[in-house]
Amino acid sequence: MSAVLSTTSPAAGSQTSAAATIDGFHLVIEALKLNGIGTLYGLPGIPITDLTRMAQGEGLRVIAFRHEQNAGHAASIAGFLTGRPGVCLTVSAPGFLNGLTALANATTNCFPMILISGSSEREIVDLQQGDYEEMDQLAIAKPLAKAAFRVLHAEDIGVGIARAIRAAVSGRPGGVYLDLPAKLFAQTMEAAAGRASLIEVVDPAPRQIPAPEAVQRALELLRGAKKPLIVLGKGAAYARAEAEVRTLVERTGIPYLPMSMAKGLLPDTHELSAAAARSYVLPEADVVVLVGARLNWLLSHGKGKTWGGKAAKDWGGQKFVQIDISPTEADSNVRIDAPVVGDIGSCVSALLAGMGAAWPRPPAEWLNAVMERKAKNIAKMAETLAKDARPMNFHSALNVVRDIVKANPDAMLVNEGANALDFTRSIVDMMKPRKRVDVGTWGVMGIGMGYAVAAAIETGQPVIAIEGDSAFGFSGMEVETLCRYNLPVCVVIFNNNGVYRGTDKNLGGGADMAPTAFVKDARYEKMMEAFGGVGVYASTPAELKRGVEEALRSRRPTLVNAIIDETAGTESGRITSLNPAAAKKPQA
Ligand code: ADP
Ligand code: TPW
Repeated sequence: MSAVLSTTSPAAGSQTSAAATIDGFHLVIEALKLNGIGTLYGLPGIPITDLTRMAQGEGLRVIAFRHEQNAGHAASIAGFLTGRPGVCLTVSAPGFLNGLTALANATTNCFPMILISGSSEREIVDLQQGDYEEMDQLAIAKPLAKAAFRVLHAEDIGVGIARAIRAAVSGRPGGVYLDLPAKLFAQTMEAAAGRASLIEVVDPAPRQIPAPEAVQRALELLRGAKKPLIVLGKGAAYARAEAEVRTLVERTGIPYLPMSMAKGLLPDTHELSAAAARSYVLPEADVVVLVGARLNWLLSHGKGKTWGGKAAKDWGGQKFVQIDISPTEADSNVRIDAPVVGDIGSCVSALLAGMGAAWPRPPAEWLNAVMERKAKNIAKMAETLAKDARPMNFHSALNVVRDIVKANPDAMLVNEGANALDFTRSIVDMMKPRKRVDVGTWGVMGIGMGYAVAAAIETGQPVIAIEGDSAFGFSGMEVETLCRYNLPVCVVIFNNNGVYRGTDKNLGGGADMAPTAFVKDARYEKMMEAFGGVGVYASTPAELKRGVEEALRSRRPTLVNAIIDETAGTESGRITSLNPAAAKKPQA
């Protein structure tokens, strides 16, 4: 190992020399390695350029991006996919700020991530004397992170990294900020003492066993249910609880709804999936078991018409069991009758143990009603998909993607956009857990290329990124990154010439295009060609199919510009009702 920088010993680099010293750079690198962190996502510059070089020299994988936001998103989804914190490295002030969106998004989505930013000299920052890239980064990060720490002395690096790791992955995971001032990296200490100060974190995300009385309460509620429903959220996917969840669903025979990133936890083709009957089961259910899913806007806050309430704010009458690692999540929107607090694997196992072997199936009436709705909706969708519209619309394009994903169940699917998101979520079945990553809790645009890079790096599997043309623009420059690391990523742009669609007109009649409209017939595929990847122009389903299949076969970075009817999209996809003006109008 070349970690030792010796200034006084003639045997420079020798670890055995009594005078051997180690600097802050190498303490950070060794602390990360000691904790199994093998990849850094980031963007170099003062004061972390040498950290990225030395990390690479010490065997860490350093994935350098073109914008810190994308590196941050990559780190956060690496955290979701691996259960270990993904690490993003940025420079001070502007680089730090560029990384903050991803940090906040990680916290919002409960993804474990550590944003490490270099910072300027504390003494100058605190007196506001105008240092290079001066900013009080710790204070700014705090409200956006689950935790935030600063390390001032080399001997505290071990503790700082250990605390950051624990904060990121224990309990409800989240984004952690670690502030490392420039001066820290150059500090040296005696090498043996430095190494002894590093901490290998023991059991960073301990199991959390639910209280027996909470389990009994949940079982009693469930025992009396006539129309039970299970809702699976991305917390269950993160917790890697697919085996327990599958046993729960199959032993109880309760229909389930997967939230978008929980798709594939059980195969979407499972007979108890009620995804195709969502608008029927939510208002009809009497007891709902939430498994790692919050009753936020994505579930209409557990009330209103979606849940069978008479008006927007009405309770629909459902009783809820909520399995979650966060004890403060319950009652955040509606009353939770049976909170079960713990990690999902332990909670579901405890429920199963309490049920014993013979648990009554839900009434046949309920199951039949759900299955009937589901069959009807699936048949209707099959008809729409078979239409093969020209020019392509979202359905005819997704019909192709659906078959390809089905034939490649190990491939990762990244998805962002509005219509491109909503249609993909409902049309493309996922067969395995943690294969689908998307805009998440915020519905944030810009995750696309960062998630695609990390999905490829962390899983080694090919990645298909289904991107709205607007969504792609937020991180499009990273196609160079895809080419530079030769990643097996196939970006498919659903190009309908604008945000939501391409037909909007300037309401003032002026020469400027409407705010939602883009340059028509843009040749996005040439962006990939510019960096040595493969570009494909696809105006028919056959061309789209050929392009994506060839990308999966060759594993070369590919961009398929899929031409979609510019009139096809609806405003805001499926969430039109959240637009302030639209909310006043009755919805179609
Ligand atoms: P979705 O968007 O899929 O509905 P959310 O992000 O709203 O999912 O909810 C995920 C929930 O899962 C959060 O409330 C979080 O506290 C919880 N969670 C995350 N990890 C675990 C875990 N290991 N065990 C239990 N709950 C977890
Ligand atoms: C960081 C607002 C939501 S969806 C979207 C925007 C700009 C793009 C929709 O167009 P796209 O997809 O991608 O072409 P499609 O299929 O409907 O044509 N800024 C951020 N996040 C969000 N969510 C927005 C803006 C938005």
